[in-house]
Amino acid sequence: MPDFRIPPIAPFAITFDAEALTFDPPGPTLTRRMSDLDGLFADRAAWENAVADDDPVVYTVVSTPVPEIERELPQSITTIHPGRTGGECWMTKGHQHPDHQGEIYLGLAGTGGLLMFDGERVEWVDMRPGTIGYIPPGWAHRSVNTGDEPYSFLAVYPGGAGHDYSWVLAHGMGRRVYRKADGSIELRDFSVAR
Ligand code: M6P
Ligand code: ZN
Repeated sequence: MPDFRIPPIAPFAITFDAEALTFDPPGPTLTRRMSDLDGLFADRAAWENAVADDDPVVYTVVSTPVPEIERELPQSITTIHPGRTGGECWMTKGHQHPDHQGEIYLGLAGTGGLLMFDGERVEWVDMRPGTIGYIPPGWAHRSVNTGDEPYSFLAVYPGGAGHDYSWVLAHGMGRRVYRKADGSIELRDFSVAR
């Protein structure tokens, strides 16, 4: 075996339950409520009302036990609940990898989208079960639930890449995703308030 600064973990199998959307053995789980999405929705008053109301869970992330360290490839399933705040579709915080490395998402259930922004260019990938969305190095990424059901996707990412949330707060994500009364999805320029 080659020498590693941090030795890799031993090979093992993970059972993926495609119905329950769980891993066995399970790893860490993360729950993000509306209050965790401070500064991300354009309509701040609507966001404050939602927090004051019942501070709903916007999304959860369940992971395998593969650690977030250099050279490992952790996996997680993110489930974003359906909802809109000030007309803007519920979404993940979004992040940039400080160590620019790629990532893949596989749509598992529901409908959503993958919004990517490199500081200048914006890309949107419609996500449904079976879609693989590829995030190249250097593109910040956010997932959005555009439907009426929970939207779930599998992520596989480099364990040492890290999560920079301040980049998104500073630069935005290029577009905001709204659902109109007729159900159609509209991507609006980030700087335009609703
Ligand atoms: C995916 C992966 C994770 C990420 C999660 C939630 O599962 O990209 O690395 O943590 O989505 O997204 P965020 O970190 O932006 O809240
Ligand atoms: Zn990522």
